[in-house]
Amino acid sequence: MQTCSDRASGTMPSGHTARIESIDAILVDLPTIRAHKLAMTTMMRQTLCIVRLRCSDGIEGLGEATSIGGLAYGPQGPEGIKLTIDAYLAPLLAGADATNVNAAMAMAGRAVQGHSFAKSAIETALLDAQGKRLGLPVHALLGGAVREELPVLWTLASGDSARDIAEAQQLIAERRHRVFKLKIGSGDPDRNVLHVGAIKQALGPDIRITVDVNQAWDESTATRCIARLQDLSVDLVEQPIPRTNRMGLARLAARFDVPIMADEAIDGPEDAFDLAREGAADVFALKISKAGGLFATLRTAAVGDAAGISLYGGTMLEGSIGSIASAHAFAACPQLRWGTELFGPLLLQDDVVQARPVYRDFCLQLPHAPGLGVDLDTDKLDFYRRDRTSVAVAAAPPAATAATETQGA
Ligand code: MUC
Ligand code: MG
Repeated sequence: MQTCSDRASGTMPSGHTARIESIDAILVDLPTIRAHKLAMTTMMRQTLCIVRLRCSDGIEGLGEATSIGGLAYGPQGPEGIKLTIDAYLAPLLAGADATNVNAAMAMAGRAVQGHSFAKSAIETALLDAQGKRLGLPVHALLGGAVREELPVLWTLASGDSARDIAEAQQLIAERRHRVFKLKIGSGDPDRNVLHVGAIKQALGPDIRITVDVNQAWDESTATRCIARLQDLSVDLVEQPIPRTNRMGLARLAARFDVPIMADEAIDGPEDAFDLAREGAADVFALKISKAGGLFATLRTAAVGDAAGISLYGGTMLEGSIGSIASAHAFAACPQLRWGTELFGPLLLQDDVVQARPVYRDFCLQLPHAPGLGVDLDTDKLDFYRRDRTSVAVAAAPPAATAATETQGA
C-alpha cells in the first residue's frame, strides 16, 4: 500500500518533476523603529528566521518565522527554529516532491513533534514555490480570498502614555490605523488601568481600544482590573491570565461582557476545540506559527467558526514575508470578525524584501502576484544576517525600502 511518505519521498509517481533540493534557514536581526514594551520584555530589535527553499525546477520558495523577545513569549525562539530546520527538517525533506505540500508536511509531522514555528516557515516556503510554479497567489492555493484587504490595528507600546497618545493621533490622521492595542501587564496593575483610561479618554469613544496582558495577571487581579477596563469601554481583553489556567479564563469569559481573547492559550485546532468546549474564550487569536502553518490556521479557524467564536488575525511581529503569508491565510478565513494586527513590517526600520507590504486606508492590501507576492532583497539579507562574515558587505545598510508604500486615500 502506498502511503503519504511514499508520495513525499518520491516512490510514488505523481506526474510532477520538482523536488526539494535544499532548505536554508537564515537568522536576520533588524532594529525596531522604537522600543516595543510588552509585559514580559522590551524589544529593541526583531529576529527573523528566513527560509529559502530551492527546488529542482529552479523555483525558490520563501518562508519566515519569528518569536517575540527571544524565548520571552513562548518556548520557540529563532535559534531553535533554525536548529530544527538545519538538523531535522532540511535533511528530511531533501529530495521530497516539492509540489505536494500536504505530503511533505505530513512527513515533517511524523518525524518532528511540535516545533510549529519551523514547520510554518517551511510550509510557507512550499506554498510560495508552488504558487510561483502554478502562477497562482498563495490565497488561491488555500481555496480563494474572501477579502481583498485586511483591517490592521497598531500596538501602542512605547511605555509612555503621552507618547502613545501622540503616536495614535498621528496614525489616525494618516489613515493608517484606527484601532489600537495597548500592551499592559508590566508593573502595577492599577497604573496599567490608569494608562488605558488616559489613552481612551484622549482618543475618544470612536476609537476602539483593546488590551493585551500577555498572561501577566493572576485571576483575582484580572477580575478586579477587567471590571474597571469594562467600565472604560475597552473593546477586548487579550490573554489576561496564564495560558494554563483555562478554568480561570472560562470564569472571566462568563463573568464579563467585554470579550476575552485567547492568544498564548491557543496554538492549533486541538486547543481551539478544548477552549470552545470549556467556554474559555470569546475570541481566538490565530497565528500561522502557533498553528504550524497556513492550513492548520484554517483548521483552527474552522473550529472557532463551528463553535460560534469570533476570530482575530494575530502576529508574532513577523516581517514582510511572514506577515504576507499570514495575510493570505487570514484572507481565506470565512469569518474574521476582529480584523488583524499584521503591522509587524511597520515596526521594523528595514526588511530583507524588495518591496514592503502596502498599507492603505487602515488596511493591509492582499498581494495577487504568484506565490506570496514578496521578493527577497539579497543585498539586505547579506547585510542583516547574523552570520555575515564577508568583508565585502557594505558597512551601512542598502537604502531602506519605505515601511509604507501607500498611505491615505
Ligand atoms: C501578542 O501577544 O499578541 C502582537 C502584537 C504585539 O505588539 O505583540 C504581539 C504579541
Ligand atoms: Mg497577545
